[in-house]
Amino acid sequence: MNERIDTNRFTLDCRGRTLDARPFLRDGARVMGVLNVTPDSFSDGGRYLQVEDALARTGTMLEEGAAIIDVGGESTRPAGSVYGEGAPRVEAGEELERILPVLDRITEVHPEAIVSVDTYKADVAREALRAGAHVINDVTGLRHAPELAEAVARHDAALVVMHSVGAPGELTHRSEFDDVVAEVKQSLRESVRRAEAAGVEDVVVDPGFGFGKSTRDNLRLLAASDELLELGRPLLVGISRKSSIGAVVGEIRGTPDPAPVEERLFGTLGATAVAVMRGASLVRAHDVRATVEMVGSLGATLDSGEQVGDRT
Ligand code: HH2
Repeated sequence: MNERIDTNRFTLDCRGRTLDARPFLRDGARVMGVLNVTPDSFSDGGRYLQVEDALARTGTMLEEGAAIIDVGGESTRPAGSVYGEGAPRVEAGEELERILPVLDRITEVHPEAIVSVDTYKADVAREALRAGAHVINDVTGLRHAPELAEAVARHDAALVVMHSVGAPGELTHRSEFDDVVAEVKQSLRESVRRAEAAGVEDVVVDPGFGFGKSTRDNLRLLAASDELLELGRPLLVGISRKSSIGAVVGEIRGTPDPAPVEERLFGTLGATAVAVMRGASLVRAHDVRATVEMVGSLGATLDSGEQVGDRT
């Protein structure tokens, strides 16, 4: 294990469930399976609106090796040239109506599962934690509702702070960065500080691919995962099927348009592999089996060649 890594900080305690999020493990990174219970998410919108469909999908993802299930009740699809108007904001009440029945069924049928809830609203986080969520995944990095962190701390849950720019529902592709890596790192440092000040011990950082960033910025951030690891917290990456991958694959194909969402798996895996080799230990993914097998093979290969040096 690299000396810069404080093992305590990288072994997450999610309300008594341990999640080993140390980087460069021999068996690869941990996979967070995406479960969007929304009508309009960019790649799986509308598929899991019925509680039993969401439950079946959860079972499949756990079987395929997901370490966490990330339940989302509001799409964060940004406005811009790629997706048009962007997803509308959802009131807390409606978001809870989507999430809570699913959360209840998952905790009933899969009591061993670690469940995270993708929300930036303090009211939604509070209710989700009361219903048993182990992790809150805040795509605004505590910019929208810093008080959300207090609820997370009260329940001894873990918190993901993701970098994004602008208000929820207005997370456009228009942000300009002089030095995207330095700016994202600085912003995440501030999010971690806020989380710690509220008493949250188990914090994960995420650079927020696709949120207000150009394809070039997204790729630079992915390649700079080792720099973000210097924040001293586990690093989560979520590049799965995103438009930057579509743009890269479209360019490879020599077509004027980005590759469609359902043709972005290989591109996603390639980009994710780079992040994992450079220190990401959690991967948010729609294609769980493919991702688990990719990161596992990556870990095994690196381990046989001793290329990363001081790994565990
Ligand atoms: N990406 C999305 C949503 N939540 N959370 C984290 N921590 N990191 C991410 O990269 C991330 C996230 C967007 O993807 P998806 O959930 O598939 O789509 P939508 O927002 O349209 O529901």
